[in-house]
Amino acid sequence: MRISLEEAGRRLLQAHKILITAHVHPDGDAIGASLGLMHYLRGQGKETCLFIDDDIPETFSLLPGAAAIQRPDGRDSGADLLVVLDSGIDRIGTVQACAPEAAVLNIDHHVSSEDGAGYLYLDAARAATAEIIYELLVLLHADFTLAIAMPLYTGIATDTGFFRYSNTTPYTMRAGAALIAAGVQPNIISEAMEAKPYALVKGMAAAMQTIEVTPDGRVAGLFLDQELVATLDSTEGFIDFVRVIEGVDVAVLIKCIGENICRVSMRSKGTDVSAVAMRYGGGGHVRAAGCTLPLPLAEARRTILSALAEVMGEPV
Ligand SMILES: [Mn+2]
Repeated sequence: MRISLEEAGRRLLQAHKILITAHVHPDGDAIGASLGLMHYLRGQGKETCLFIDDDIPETFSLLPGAAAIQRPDGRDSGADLLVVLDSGIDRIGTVQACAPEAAVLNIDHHVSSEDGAGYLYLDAARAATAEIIYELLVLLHADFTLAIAMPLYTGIATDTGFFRYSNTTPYTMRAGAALIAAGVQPNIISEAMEAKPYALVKGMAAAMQTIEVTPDGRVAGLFLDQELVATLDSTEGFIDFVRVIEGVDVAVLIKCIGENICRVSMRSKGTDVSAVAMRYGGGGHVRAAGCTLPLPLAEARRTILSALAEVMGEPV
């Protein structure tokens, strides 16, 4: 059932024991929105815990309360309210088993969040779930302590590419300003989010050696074979380096993760790459999509490049 933000606030303040969760593969917004809300509710005297069914990237350890995030243990936490942030209930792993009796309150900015059995507050015009939590806490006349402000700022900043993406609105900037006024040091957050292990930068350099641009200059790609992939801990952010090439509309990253298994990621400035991803059983958004192909690297490369050529039509 869809509810208003006021109603969401009332449900939170009426609950006795609250379990907060967010999606697996947690990003800055999932973690930031969750921690910000947790600190607020604890400040209100609510017994509140935060479970995420995944590892928490080291990057977020500077956020107050990050160490309090727990993995679900399958036991009933006794919560009477389960708050699901930044995703629908389908992406929270095994957390729901820890709150079998709880009502579900889902707060999200993704249109894919379904109007299910619980209460849903969805605002797709907000850049981040952390921005919605900020709005909620303003509504509740919260005192924005640094413990609340830092994670919320991090959530908003990471979901907007540090206030650069098209989802950045005047409200986003005002929320950011208010959180800085509350004591957040933006340089501390951005430095922590950008920091990469030396091994990752070395891996990135090796991956960059595979860069290719199609003759028409509209598609650029990185093609990582299994041997190279085995030396990489992560390929996070690699695709962003090819996306910035002048004239390139679509950036592709194909990595061979096993015998005849290639994972494909695509980012675009205009072309609907989800159309290509969906053709091969994947999905995503217009400008960011992916799929997995049961092919060796060279064939996966050919398949994706020709599918893209078809979708993109003749160069103008
Ligand atoms: Mn988000």
